[in-house]
Amino acid sequence: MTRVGVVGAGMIGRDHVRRLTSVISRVTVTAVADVDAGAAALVAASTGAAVHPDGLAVIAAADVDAVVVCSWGDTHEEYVLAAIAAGKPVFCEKPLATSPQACLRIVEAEAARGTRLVQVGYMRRYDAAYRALKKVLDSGAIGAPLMMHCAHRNAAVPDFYRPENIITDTAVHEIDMVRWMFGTEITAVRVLRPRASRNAGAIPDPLLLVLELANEVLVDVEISVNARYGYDIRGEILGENGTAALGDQNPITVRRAGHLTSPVPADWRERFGPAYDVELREWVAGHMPDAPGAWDGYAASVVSDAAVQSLRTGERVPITLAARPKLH
Ligand code: ISE
Repeated sequence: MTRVGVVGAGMIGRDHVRRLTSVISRVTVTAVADVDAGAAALVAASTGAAVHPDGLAVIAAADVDAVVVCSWGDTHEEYVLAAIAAGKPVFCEKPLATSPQACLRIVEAEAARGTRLVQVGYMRRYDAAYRALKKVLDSGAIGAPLMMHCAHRNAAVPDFYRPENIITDTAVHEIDMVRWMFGTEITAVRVLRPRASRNAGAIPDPLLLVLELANEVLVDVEISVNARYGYDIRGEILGENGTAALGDQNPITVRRAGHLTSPVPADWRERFGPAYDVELREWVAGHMPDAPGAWDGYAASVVSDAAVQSLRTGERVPITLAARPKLH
């Protein structure tokens, strides 16, 4: 039985607790902390976990074998470093930390410890459709990849969204996904701004990201965060001999009154719910070879930073990564 301590009991924290306790077997939640005592109390009531004064106390607790960090991004570095120092596996929701420098400190601390302990919550790697797409790509069935077209549409986003959140909270999923999909690094990024949607208020929406990869594949990503009609995730790879695309995820189609309709998911919880389940199940079972680790969290942070810079300047921004430690 793995005993998990949870740091941060907000919406995603509580959802992970539900997953750990009612979807995944052989795991128990023994400790929790949150700056909001009420949120921690909710988790304690549903799991019997002890409420600790802060995240560091959760990590240090003798009855905690592994840690889930779901607190605000600014706090991630401290908690992930504490988990590494304690030698405990840590699952950290994205982002790994809020700057490339902070992510690099985590990469270096883990390398110095000499064991992979960190997993970052990039759940698309666990989505059945993305996994099937990668399998086709890796099989060579469509030939060498040339381009990928992606769309990431949210019906709406929370009020706290500022222009950079469109990159750091939303586009960052494609940034991680393409590194994993093509097994290579992103070498440059450019952000283009089409005409702004009147649904978007003060933020520039939609955006078009162009990602250049080290293997010369080009990826375009449309990001729309006020698409209104639903949550829609698309991806199509053009290869030398064919194409492969994510299918529509609908369980049903309805034919009625002269129309053929299918539901569109409302949000990411609905679209990626099963991927979150697999992600945490695999984390509890032990580190999988292509699980997103500290290096992936660092690389995503460097590319996001560059994309935010490009969003401000309109310029193409080349990416330079630090030397990759042997462990990673
Ligand atoms: C949210 O934080 C996520 O992680 C979702 O996957 C993404 O689609 C959404 O735009 C973000 O706000």
